[in-house]
Amino acid sequence: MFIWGDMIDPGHNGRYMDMCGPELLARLPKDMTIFDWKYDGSREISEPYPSMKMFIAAGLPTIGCPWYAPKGVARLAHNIYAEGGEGLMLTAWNNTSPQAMPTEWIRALSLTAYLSWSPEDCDLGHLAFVPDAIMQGAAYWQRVDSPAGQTRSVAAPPGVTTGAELVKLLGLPASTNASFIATPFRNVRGVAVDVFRHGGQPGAVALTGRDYAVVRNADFSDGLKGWSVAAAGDDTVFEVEGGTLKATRVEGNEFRRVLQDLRLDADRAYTVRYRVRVEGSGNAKVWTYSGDASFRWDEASQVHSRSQEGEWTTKEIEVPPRSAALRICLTVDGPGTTAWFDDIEVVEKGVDPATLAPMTASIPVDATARVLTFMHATSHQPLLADNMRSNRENFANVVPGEYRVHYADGTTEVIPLAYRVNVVACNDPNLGRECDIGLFGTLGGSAFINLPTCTWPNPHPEKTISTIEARSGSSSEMALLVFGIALE
Ligand SMILES: [Ca+2]
Repeated sequence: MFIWGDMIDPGHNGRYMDMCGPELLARLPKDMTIFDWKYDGSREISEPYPSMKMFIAAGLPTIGCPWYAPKGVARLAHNIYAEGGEGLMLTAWNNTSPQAMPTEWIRALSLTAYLSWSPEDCDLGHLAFVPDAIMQGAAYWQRVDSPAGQTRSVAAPPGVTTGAELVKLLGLPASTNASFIATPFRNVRGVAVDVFRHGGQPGAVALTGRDYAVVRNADFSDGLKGWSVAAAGDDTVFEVEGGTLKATRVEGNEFRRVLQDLRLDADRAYTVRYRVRVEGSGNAKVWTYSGDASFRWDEASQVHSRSQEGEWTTKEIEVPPRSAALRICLTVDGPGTTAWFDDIEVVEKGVDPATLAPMTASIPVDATARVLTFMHATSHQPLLADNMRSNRENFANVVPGEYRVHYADGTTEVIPLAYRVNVVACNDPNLGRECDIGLFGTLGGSAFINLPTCTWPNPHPEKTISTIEARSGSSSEMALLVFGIALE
């Protein structure tokens, strides 16, 4: 029989039980295996677990169960090995389809597997490989054929950024020689990308973003994707109708809402703009809550705008500076009242959204290709220490940029870029789940660099590609850096 350890452990949930610890263990059969789950990732790996000692001393086979924090995995591996336990089992608690797994879980899975086999040295500083990258490459590239025949790289377009300017965008010390970017590599599929050059110097097409907070699926064209229904109940129905959010209050007055959380620049004031239509005697409201960088909400900061029966109208809510995050909630109240919401945008106050057109660069190709491999990254970003939730939330509503593949026949394919999906920051130790390793490692034993590659199977291999247009994203703090493109 396998059981979780927490209810027997006086240092864990056992403290809520009438009996736990050695007193209870003495009464339990000894043919059980204990799964001792411990999710803290902040302690030194040598620090022992009293529960693990207790279970093993009681003669019970014991397995350590980490979650995603690398230091937690290492501490469990170290201690289970030192105490003579059975091994490790990662507890994912979520969807384990490779395409749906956040990179932190993929890394935890790889790390748990590695340390289960090799627990003699659990010092993470001694790892000579990149655990997340190995697993990601294996998971993703099963779906794309190996390069068939020759690959060739696209020539540099005009306006390549080189030297000190590029070093600054990469967040490296000013003394860094940017020539390292031209270090030859092959990615996991065996594809080499020649880095763009200008004046003999290696460089990148650098496109700095424009500032606006992106509301995911702001026009409800993609159902409710990007939104969450909080405190759902039978008394209120949220559904998508004709590309709008339709909210119907059947009865009651519970606080039912559809919401989305956004990252803001705390130095700026913003305007939330949306369209709304109401039928019935009740009202529709859009609520905003200001939050800090960790998405903790200041309930007192709540502002709402209210609409009553009427045709489509455009409404605005002002968000003063000093908010690092914004929660937008959509509600309807008054039994028998229905409201429709659409076209929700959050832009810097006083800025016309039409002026937020992206920077673009046109990269000439004039060739057919079955597959394109981009070598790219974003400029240096402030990443929080190993904190899965914050790092994901931090970039969840930032658009890093976009590619548009223009064919000679006048048609276009769009390649949207999403952070930690097909692009990451040059200083992010994680790969996106659709990235693989390009240039990855440390410079001069100190600065860390990650310039991954991303592979795009071309849905129209028979058509000539005339140009690839690279476009900047949604934050002036982030530049898209395109180092090179290979065709195969
Ligand atoms: Ca719509």
